[in-house]
Amino acid sequence: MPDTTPQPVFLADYQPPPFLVESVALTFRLHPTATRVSSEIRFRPNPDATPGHDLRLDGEGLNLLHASIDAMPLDARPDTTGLTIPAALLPEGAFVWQAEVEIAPEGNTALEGLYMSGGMYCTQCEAEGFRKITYYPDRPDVMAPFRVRIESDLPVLLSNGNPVASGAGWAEWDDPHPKPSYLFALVGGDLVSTPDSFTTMDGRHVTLNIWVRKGDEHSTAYAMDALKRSMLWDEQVYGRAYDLDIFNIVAVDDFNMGAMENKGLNIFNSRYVLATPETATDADFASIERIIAHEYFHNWTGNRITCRDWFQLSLKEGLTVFRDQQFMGDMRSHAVKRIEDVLTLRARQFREDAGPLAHPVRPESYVEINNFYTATVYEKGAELIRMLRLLVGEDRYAAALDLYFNRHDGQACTIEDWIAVFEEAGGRDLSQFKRWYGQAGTPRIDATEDWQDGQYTLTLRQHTAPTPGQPLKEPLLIPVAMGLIGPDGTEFLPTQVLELDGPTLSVTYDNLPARPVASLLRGFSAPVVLDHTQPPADLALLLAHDTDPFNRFEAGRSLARDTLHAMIMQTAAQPDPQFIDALRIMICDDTLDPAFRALALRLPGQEDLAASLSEAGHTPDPTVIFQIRQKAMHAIATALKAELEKIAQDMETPGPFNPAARDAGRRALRIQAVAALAYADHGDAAKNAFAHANNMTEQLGAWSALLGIGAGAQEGAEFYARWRHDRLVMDKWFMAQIMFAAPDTAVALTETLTRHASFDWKNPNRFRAVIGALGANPAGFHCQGGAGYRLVADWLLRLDGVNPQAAARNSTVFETWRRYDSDRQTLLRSELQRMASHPTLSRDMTEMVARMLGE
Ligand code: B3K
Ligand code: ZN
Repeated sequence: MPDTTPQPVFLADYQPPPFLVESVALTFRLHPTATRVSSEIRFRPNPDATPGHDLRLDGEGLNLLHASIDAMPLDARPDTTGLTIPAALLPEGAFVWQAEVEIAPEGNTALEGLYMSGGMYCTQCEAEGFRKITYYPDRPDVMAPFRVRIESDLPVLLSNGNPVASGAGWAEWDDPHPKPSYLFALVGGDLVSTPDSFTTMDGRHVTLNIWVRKGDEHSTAYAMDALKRSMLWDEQVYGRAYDLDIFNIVAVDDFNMGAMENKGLNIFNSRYVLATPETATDADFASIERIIAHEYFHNWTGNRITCRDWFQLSLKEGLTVFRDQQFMGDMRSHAVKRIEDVLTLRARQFREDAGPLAHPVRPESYVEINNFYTATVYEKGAELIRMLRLLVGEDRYAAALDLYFNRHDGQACTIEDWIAVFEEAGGRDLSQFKRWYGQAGTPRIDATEDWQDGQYTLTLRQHTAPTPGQPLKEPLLIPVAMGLIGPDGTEFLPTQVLELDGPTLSVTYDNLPARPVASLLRGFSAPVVLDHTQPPADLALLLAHDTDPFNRFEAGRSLARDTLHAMIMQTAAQPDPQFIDALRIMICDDTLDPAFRALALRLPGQEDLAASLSEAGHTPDPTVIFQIRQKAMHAIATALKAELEKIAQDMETPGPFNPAARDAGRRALRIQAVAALAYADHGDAAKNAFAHANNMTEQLGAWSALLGIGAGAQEGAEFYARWRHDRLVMDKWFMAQIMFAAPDTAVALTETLTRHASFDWKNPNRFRAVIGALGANPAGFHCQGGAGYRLVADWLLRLDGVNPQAAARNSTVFETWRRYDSDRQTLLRSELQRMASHPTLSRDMTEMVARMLGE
């Protein structure tokens, strides 16, 4: 059925809920096509709302069997989004709503609400999935304790909170902590767990489980270890202990995102739980560690303190991302983690901010809230917290967080509540800083310098370009961490934080013995684009001597980018020798962390170059970018062949596989070296690495390196033969081939693989591994004639029919369409228009496509 015209929801329209919920009791009788859900909900009028309201309950796709209020049967007439009980039928004061509905989890392909995956029942309620389970005021500011009874023959029956009792065919759970409905969860399946435990700092013994399908039980040890380290870290760093007797994690194969922080019952996409050295790469291990921590940290930042409404999403997501970044820095390396986070921020969030989907960290309206789980809300939201911490200092940050937890525990809060604790504990007015939450777009800072008679003057100017719906921008409060380096490499000025709070700021430093080289935006102290032209010699100096590891990396990155730009713009035929020399120094410096050297060896990607060219006012040509990048790789590999060979050898990690940072960093550098070498040795080193790999990092890395030079057919066949029965590894098999396919074959290969027996397109991981992979091959996706665009649009439309959320998420591959030449723009726009005019397009896709078209 076509959706009716979707109506936006506005932040400005917020009204407190007219009724609060004192308690919820649910009974589930599980059945694939006819699950019965009985509910008993005790309501009371909200003293903070005007009296006399009707009772409005959300509900979608429910078959209402009966309903009553205070045991009096009701003739309730649901509409397509819920039902309304007129105020006249409601008792004064508190009352009990009872209802029974029937739902069909087996047919729920949208993977929202109660659905089935591989024979198990599971739920996903955030943001608005609970309304697909029963009638309820499905909004985060209604918090209540839940009691749940599950009846089913399946052996494992789980819900939130603590187990109360169970018997043959049933189990009961009680969650004493008031929570919004989006944190409700239920699981039923034939699952296994190897239990573990953790004792909290206040002496609570907590049972820990990671539930998986039989056969996967040997793949959960790393996730369990990460969970225990997360629990300890949150106690030690934030003083937050776990608050139930049991913590359950369940791995599910069909899941729309990474994982979900349901109270006491986290549900995970199995790719972020299951790992063995043979099947998971170091990047997978790191993702598992991060996401396990992220969902666990939500227990305080999200669950005990939640969001008043969905506009406040970054209150929990930005903060929890920031916390997981801190955790990962502590577990691994702060310098490397910061570089990786900034690369991700630029690749995803700056891209979003520069295009038609730009929106503030706190949006003002939405049509489908699932479309706003974005890099802006998550990653830019985390950057705002990092800036707050820099502005008030570490101690006051800790005090502000203590105040936040003490004041708001058990509440549904706003960004205003958050800013208020920083103003109080941080002792400063943050009204200007708050603009960051409301103003979309990436600010640019233009830095100019003046040097005269021992006096150095730095001038910073800020500017933010208009974004959709926000033509005029105000100056933000931007912390710019900076230092000065002397020509001999000594530090003239250690890190200071300048606060750029108006359109411009000038600072002068006197009595300097020589012209300094400025190291600006140290640690990437603000999510901005810095326009600061520095000659190669200055960049080389920073690369060798900057005390800030991020800016050392950044100097190398600027050299690499300038080199590639010059080749793309045809002002240079070959990479600048200064760049190659700098690269040699960096990758051969044994005093540097191998993980850092591996990042330095990674040239800016095709998408990164397209973005930076476009930022500089040029029209990127994906084909040219691909060719020039290949040419640069060839030149680097030829010039540094001996060094790369030595690295590939030195960085071997003998002994049993260890996923910890030290060995992972060595493997990263080794694989980067092998991949670079492929351009000079016909892939000999990569073939050798593939043949001898005893772990997935090296196996996949080596095969990908071969694919990158147009080889790897035999290795691909071996890979397939070995892993064809492992669904997570098969995602890698699909993805690598398409991502690294030559531009002229990528679309045809993708088409072929969509006909492969294992292309289960309804599985979100597999869809992403095939259709998403083509989007991640820019030269292939943007090939002449638009075949890539058509193929992706066809599949998005098909997926939209069964899973709108997943389709909308994958649709952002079109968001950069205005960046390209007019032929490509025409083709891209016509695909967007074709999708827009599809007769049964979902609300999710309708909103995304309209925004991308700029309507
Ligand atoms: N809170 C969930 C995301 C829910 C997405 C709903 N479309 C996972 C997380 O951020 O931890
Ligand atoms: Zn989260």
